[in-house]
Amino acid sequence: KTIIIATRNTGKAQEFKTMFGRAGYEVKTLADYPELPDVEETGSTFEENARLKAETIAYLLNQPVLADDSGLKVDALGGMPGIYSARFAGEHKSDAGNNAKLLYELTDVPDEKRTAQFHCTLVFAASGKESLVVEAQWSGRIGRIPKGENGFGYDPLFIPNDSTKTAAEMSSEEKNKMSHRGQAMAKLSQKWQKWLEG
Ligand code: ITT
Ligand code: NA
Repeated sequence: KTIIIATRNTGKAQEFKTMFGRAGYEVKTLADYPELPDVEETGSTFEENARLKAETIAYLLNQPVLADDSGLKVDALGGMPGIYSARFAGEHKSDAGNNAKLLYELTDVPDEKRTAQFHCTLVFAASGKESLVVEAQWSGRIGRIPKGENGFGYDPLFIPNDSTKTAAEMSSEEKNKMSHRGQAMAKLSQKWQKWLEG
């Protein structure tokens, strides 16, 4: 049993490997298909971008494919970086670069106004079917110092509501239980087998 995820993000891939691994699936990602082209994220919403990734790769491989488009919406920045989260500090910048830019943009923003939400849209695509779409959010606030070594992306700066730890200070199990991606996966898990067979 194999599932293909249209991602080049190793942090995301690891979370999907953990979540699908528990259900007995082997996870493949775009790293296993080096011949495939990059899919440009030209959409203006998470759903449009997730559809572009899932539907393009499902078509090229002629297999069911899952894609994730996700990001961090910061209230004091009017929802930025949002769909631009991966490239906030520039096209070839690192997670550390994105975190540094986020801290800089929020320098003068007081604690009570540093609220933010992670968003995740998952799209499952297969030929001859209407794609399956689920989404979820994770609310919290942006800290002032990066903390923790786990996870990826903005995790060292994201302090979930009701937590004193950042997402990067949580174990993967802890994060997956609460996170935008974990919650979206929980919704998907109730639907996708029926969808794929039907
Ligand atoms: P793929 O499109 O190849 O999947 P990507 O990193 O470009 O990889 P997105 O366009 O969906 O994917 O951007 C998601 C960005 O949002 C990601 O690079 C992180 O900066 C951030 N992000 C999403 N989920 C996150 C999480 O669980 N923890 C920390 N940051 C996250
Ligand atoms: Na994106």
